[in-house]
Amino acid sequence: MTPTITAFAASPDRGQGLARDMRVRWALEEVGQPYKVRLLSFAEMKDPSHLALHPFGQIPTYEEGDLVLFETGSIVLHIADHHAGLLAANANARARAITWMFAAVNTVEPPILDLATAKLLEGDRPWTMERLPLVEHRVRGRLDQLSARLGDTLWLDDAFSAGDLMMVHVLQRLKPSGLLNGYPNLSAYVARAEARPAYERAFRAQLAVFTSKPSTG
Ligand code: GTB
Repeated sequence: MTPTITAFAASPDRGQGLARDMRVRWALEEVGQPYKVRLLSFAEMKDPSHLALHPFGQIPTYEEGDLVLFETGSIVLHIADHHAGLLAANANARARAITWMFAAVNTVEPPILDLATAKLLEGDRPWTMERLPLVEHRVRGRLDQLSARLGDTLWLDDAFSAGDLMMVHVLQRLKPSGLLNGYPNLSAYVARAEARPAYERAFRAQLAVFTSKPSTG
């Protein structure tokens, strides 16, 4: 059965691949599963019909027959669970990859989101200039630790996994800040993931949503 995901009809990132449907598209491309996309406006995301699928009125969702999922960690895990390619067959390697998925969304993503919020939503508040260095310091702390663990290896565990997919997408959110530039091994890790054919296909698909819009000139 072909799953259907939801995505922004007009992503605020203008097709840079930072919205979270990118994680799901990328996972589906990695495992070779075709999918459909239903595009939603911000108003449609808060419509009761979408709230029935996603209690927080967000994208992405994942529908496959009777199954409806939200939360990208859960969706990517479901995809990885049902197809070969994103989780190792070996039980311990699989558990480690899932650990990295949780680390991405629970440990690395929160300070990165805090930085995005401080800059994009709170940039005009009088206390932001004082707070920003603290927020950046917390992000650097996590990057220091992640960089030390990655070292000069290609991926977080032996082979590329759903853990890398989630971690790379979390790190990409830092690109506009330039903070990743201070970590050559993390920058190379992100670039290595972006060079994967599945990533490129997913990126092009979400970019097409933006570029196919009629110009408002
Ligand atoms: N924890 C959830 C998950 O992982 O699935 C978070 C889902 C989420 O935050 N969805 C966002 C959303 O629907 C879109 S991706 N927001 C609308 C709302 O809450 O009303 C977040 C996002 C938005 C914009 C950019 N950007 O412009 O760069 C990047 C990421």
